[in-house]
Amino acid sequence: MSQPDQPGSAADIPARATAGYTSEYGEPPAGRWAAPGRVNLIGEHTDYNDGFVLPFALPQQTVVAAATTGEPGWTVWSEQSGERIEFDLDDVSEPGRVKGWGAYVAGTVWALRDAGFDVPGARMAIASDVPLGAGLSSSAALESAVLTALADLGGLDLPVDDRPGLAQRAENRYVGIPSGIMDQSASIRCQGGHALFLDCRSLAVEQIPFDLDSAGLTILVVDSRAPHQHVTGEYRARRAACEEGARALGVPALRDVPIDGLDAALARLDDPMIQRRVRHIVTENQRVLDTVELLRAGRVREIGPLLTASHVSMRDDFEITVAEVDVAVEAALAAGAYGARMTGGGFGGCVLALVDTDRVEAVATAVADAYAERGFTAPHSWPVLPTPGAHRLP
Ligand code: GAF
Repeated sequence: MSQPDQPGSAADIPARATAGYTSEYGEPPAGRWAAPGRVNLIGEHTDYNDGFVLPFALPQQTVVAAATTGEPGWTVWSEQSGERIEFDLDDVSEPGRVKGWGAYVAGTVWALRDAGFDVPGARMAIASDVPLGAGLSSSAALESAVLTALADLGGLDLPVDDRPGLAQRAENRYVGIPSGIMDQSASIRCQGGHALFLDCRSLAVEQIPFDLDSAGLTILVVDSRAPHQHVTGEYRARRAACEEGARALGVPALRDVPIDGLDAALARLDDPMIQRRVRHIVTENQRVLDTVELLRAGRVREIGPLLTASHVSMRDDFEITVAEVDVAVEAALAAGAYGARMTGGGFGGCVLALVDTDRVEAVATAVADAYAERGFTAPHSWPVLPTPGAHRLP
């Protein structure tokens, strides 16, 4: 099994952020804040339809080592890019002025200031082992780590429940990516050993125990390593199709189409493509609710078929999978996984598989073999357990 393609191990990340800070700025940081990447157990593309999602936080994390400077202005060094960038009040006076990875940091400062918070000037050093471009929310981890650091350093009166919305605003408005609220919620609100059941309309959460260990189970994450292409354009197109479906059905959002009214709703739609998109969202919301019920009852193994049904729905109805993720899912199932599905926005990214812990190696090997047969770039696979959301490190 191979780990994400990043230097070092997860345990090194805080040390690397500290070392980076100290070498860049010539003194130690005042503190360090960590925020994780996420996988979504189930509930894909439901967040912007006011629906339900069930993500959990990964051991892979982004760490910000930081200290205030006493002056307005921000300096940020990133280990991954090797760059140091600076931005000032002018750059955060309106969206879009800082580009590239720095936009996620500047966008977070902009969103906080736009919400009326007095954000302290600061220096930051960032290290991360959340793989980039793998659909594990490296951008939400960065926004969430920076937001948590600045809120703490500035003593901002910002309840945890309000934080994901601000981080999402940074991404939507400053960076210009039309994502929903799932990823930032996962990075900020998840708890160790639990999946986060989030109602994306009310923003109510319930921490659902997800005790894989005592059930002898593991979630294996497989980075499909498929080239991500046209991701933002396709994402926008799916959002637009869902909005069109809701408009045609006369409901505020597809969340409002009940599962037992699905056939009647589909019969009212003329466009087969819109019908497929609507069917995915309505059935996916139901699969989240069914998964939550099973987990509440401690019947973890039994969620497998729901995970696989979610994949089939993403493949055939929402049309967001690619050959690499379909092959990974099929190979994992053939090797004995209870269920498997693509996780995240789609068009590549990662697959998760629910497997007996003593089958982890065998399933990972089966996926790698299936890839080799087809000449795909070798996948990366690694086991994960649900970890806590954003927090200050000791
Ligand atoms: C991406 C988005 F950022 C999320 O908001 C969500 O829509 C997801 O794709 C699909 O479920 O991660």
